[in-house]
Amino acid sequence: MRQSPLVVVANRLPIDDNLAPDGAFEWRRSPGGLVSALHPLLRHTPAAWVGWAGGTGPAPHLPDVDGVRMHAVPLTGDDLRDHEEGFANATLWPLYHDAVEQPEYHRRWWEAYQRVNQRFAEAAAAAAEPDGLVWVQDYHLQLVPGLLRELRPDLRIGFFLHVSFPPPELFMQLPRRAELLRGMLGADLIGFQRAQAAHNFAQLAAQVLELPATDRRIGVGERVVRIGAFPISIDTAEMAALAARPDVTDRARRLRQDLGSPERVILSVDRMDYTKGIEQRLKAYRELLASGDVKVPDTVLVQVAVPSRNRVAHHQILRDRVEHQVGRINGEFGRVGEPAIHYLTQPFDRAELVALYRVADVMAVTPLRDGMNLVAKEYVAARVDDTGALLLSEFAGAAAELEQAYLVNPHDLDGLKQGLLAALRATPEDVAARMRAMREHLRRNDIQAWARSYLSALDASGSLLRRLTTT
Ligand code: ADQ
Repeated sequence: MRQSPLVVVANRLPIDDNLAPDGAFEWRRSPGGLVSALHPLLRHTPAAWVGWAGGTGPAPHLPDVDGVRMHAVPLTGDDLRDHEEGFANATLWPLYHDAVEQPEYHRRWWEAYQRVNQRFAEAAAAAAEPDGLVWVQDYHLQLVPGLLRELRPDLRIGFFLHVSFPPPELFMQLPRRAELLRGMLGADLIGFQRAQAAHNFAQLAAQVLELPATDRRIGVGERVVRIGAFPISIDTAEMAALAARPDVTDRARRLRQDLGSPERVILSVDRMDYTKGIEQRLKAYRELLASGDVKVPDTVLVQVAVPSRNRVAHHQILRDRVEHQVGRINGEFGRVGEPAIHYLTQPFDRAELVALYRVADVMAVTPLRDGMNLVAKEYVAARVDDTGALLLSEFAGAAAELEQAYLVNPHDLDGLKQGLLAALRATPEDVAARMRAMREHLRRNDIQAWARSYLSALDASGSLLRRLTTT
């Protein structure tokens, strides 16, 4: 196998299951945040990506995509059920998101998690050049740093957690908590979205493993593991350029007409997930319609909710509940040709998504808990004329940076309604001042800045990054 100086290890390869019409593989951009974030960084570097290619047969041999080598890790049906749908998405995902749904603990899921993490570690060990840099992504693979260090002590190993990391009181529920922490501590640098997450992790390392720990450094035998906040971002310039493209502005104009030329358009774009606060938001909107504070057709809501993780029971139940709510609200408050909610479950290409961002006078991003939330950042970057109000949950990582958003606690229904009304009724001057400040923040803190700051912290001597940029 050809080896690479930089290897990204993530649960999935960033390619579509389907081939493009010309037979080439395409980057899969949506609806996940991880690929959206890493795509601009890896394009045209001599990097490799280790991940699952979809399907349950033997791992396919894949061509390079945009110069990035693709190493497929095979998964069986049992692996998928017990590792991905089980331990990753029905144990860790709810536990890391405030247990808004009950995490489930099954010993068989843990065994699958270990087995699959071992397979990913072996694939990464085979793909990395001597003294190379391996960057492990997210909660599916928390044991990989430790396993990989045993196989390849020469490597620099980074781990980045895209989702939030819970406070000790919650994490302590996990039956295999010590092993999970030890797995992450195989890395040289552990990155989180927020400083609070790094703090939580340090407390757990001290409490569970009795290691000397501060919010920046943890001693593991002879080694020092650094930890810290590296808030992920977006390709701000690309987003702004797309938003200013004439075909996108034309499309936005037509969308507004198709929506009945309302005075105010509210938009929400989420993966269909119980952490995203969709039900709470719909309830707030319904109450505002019922009280007459918001009227159709002057105001309409566009709710985009792409189903994901369809095989996890919670997600199917959520979809049914959301669709019931949407149907009820449209039945009560819509008229023929004038629905109160335009509800879409399709993935869109980037131009269409950005046209939607450009139509939205208010963007409502109100997750109950979210590591970062890239949609909030994409919306801000797309508002190139400094219009548009962002309603943002305090519990999204993005709130730590986008302080000028209209911040709300999505558990507080009255607060959510007030926040929505404040955003709808804000003066153009207030909206512009807030948007300008947030856009400026994203101009300086874009995805390139994120990757640079993480990778240069990981590669302290700078030798690997130099090798990458000169290759
Ligand atoms: P996600 O939970 O997937 O990511 P988010 O950060 O909002 O959430 O990213 C979603 C991405 O999918 C965005 O780039 C968005 O544009 C895209 N998308 C959503 N709906 C779409 C649609 N209908 N069509 C096309 N594209 C769509 C996880 C964590 C987050 C963290 C990211 C990155 O849960 O907290 O921000 O990883 O670290």
